Amino acid sequence: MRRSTEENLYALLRKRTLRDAADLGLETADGRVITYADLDDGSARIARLFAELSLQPGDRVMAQVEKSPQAVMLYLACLRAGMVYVPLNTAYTATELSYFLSDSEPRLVVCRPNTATEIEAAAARTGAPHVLTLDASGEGSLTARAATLPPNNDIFVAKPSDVGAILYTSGTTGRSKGAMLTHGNLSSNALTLHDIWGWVPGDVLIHALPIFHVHGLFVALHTAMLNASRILFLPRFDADEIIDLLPGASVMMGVPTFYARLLRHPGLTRDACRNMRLFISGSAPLLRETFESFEARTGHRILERYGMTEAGMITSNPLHGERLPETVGFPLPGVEARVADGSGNAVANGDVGVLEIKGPNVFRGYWRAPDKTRTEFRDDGYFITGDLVRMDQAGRISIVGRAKDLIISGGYNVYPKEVEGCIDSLDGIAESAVVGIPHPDFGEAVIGYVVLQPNADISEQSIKDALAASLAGFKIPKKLFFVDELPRNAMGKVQKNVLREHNADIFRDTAS
Ligand code: MCA
Ligand code: AMP
Repeated sequence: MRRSTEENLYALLRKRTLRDAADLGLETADGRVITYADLDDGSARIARLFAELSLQPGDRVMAQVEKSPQAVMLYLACLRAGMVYVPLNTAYTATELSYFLSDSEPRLVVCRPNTATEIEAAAARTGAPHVLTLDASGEGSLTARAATLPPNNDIFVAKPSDVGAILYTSGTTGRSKGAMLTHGNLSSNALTLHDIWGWVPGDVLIHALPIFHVHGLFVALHTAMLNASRILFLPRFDADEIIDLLPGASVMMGVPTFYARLLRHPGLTRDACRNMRLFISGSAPLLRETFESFEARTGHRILERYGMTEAGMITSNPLHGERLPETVGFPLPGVEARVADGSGNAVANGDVGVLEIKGPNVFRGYWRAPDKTRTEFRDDGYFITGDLVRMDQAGRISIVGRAKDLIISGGYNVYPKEVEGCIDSLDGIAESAVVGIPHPDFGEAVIGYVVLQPNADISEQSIKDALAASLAGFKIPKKLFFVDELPRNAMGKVQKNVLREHNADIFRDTAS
């Protein structure tokens, strides 16, 4: 069969952006406009650089860089040249990074100039041949070298099953796994979201999310690019800045922390939101209180949707029709969903079970972990999300809990097992347990319970300092409690539900 280049996601995005809006694009906080034509040209030059470095389609390109238009060019260059983009959270430490390096075996690593020495050493150990730099203003050896080269306008002829990106998701047991997302996964999800969220010509997106996760990199960028929209491209979330930008925008996407913080800003008014068409929330549960206060202040009912790294977006509240708090809406068109018991058998309507899904959005598997992939899928092809849900008669889904031991703090996932492992490895610690408790800003906050070895003399701060050497800041418990023993059930299993109840109120009045 003859393949069309349009099965490459970049060809799809390019067609829309260059046809409709070559002169629009990303607008940065300092007033620069990087047009879609600039993005196309910059990505084509980076693609030429890949060829100069002898990178081949399928090679991994790892990036741990600040948010900038040039970082977007790097991502688009990977798509257009058939490389596999591996973005990493900038909060990850060198220890965390060295695992991703050895697991994904990139041929090129792009990092911030201030981490280059450390990363070059780690890259040398793991055999990554090339390290280039990119800073927050878009400068660095990546862009300096690419600028000297002519653009390579070819677009790799991708099959829908070709992997476009690997995004690491922490595991409930052991190490992070790389979710392989194909051009077909990304394109189909983007087209569906563009359609069901009713993007219209002239929509302007406020983009304040990081671009190393599904939400900011795929959901926000792809839908806005399919619409050839102006994108107000902010380096990070800043409530003052967003309040200033709201009157000139029509769509915003954010994690619930964004909405909780906007609500604490006096500038959030109906008038400020007069041109807004749609506020979308996801990545973590949006509290009813946030939904209702936001509606009272602005007149807008936030549209909550649900997804995960392995599947992009899975469900959404309707654009037209009732958007209900504490629900994540209906499976997206093309996504089949069932609520199952532990064996994959459907539970009675309205009962709680694990959500299992199938569809063009579901990833190809975990990178170099076929056994792990097999355990996450049923024999009939359904992917087990690990989220506990209830589905009503109409098919509307509410997430009521998680079968996986996971904390979501400000939209970032923290796996207690990983944090407990780091605490337990410190001298003087007998054991620990990490749980999430309610937090007014982050939704959930990480806290830990620690049992010391006899006669050990360790302070809370010294444990936090030691953890900071190996763990990203958002994973470090905001508070540690020293206890004589951990509560266990008759089977000897730590009763995390009991620990979640203890001290559940300590952050009640905290706001950032
Ligand atoms: C930063 N800190 C945090 C978090 N972020 N602590 C807990 N949870 C967090 N999320 C800590 C830092 O370690 C630091 O600690 C201090 O807060 C200040 O850091 P800073 O970076 O200045 O914080 P911030 O700018 O206030 O960031 C908070 C934030 C950010 C804006 C909520 O975390 C954010 O942009 N989150 C979005 C995450 C996201 O995009 N998730 C989508 C995943 P210290 O002072 O002690 O050093 S994709 C996904 O989940 C699926 C697919 C989906 O459905 O979308
Ligand atoms: P990630 O591994 O970052 O892809 O996180 C995916 C997880 O985030 C899902 O499995 C859910 O547990 C959670 N999640 C995403 N969106 C929502 C939402 N709207 N409400 C509740 N949980 C959500």
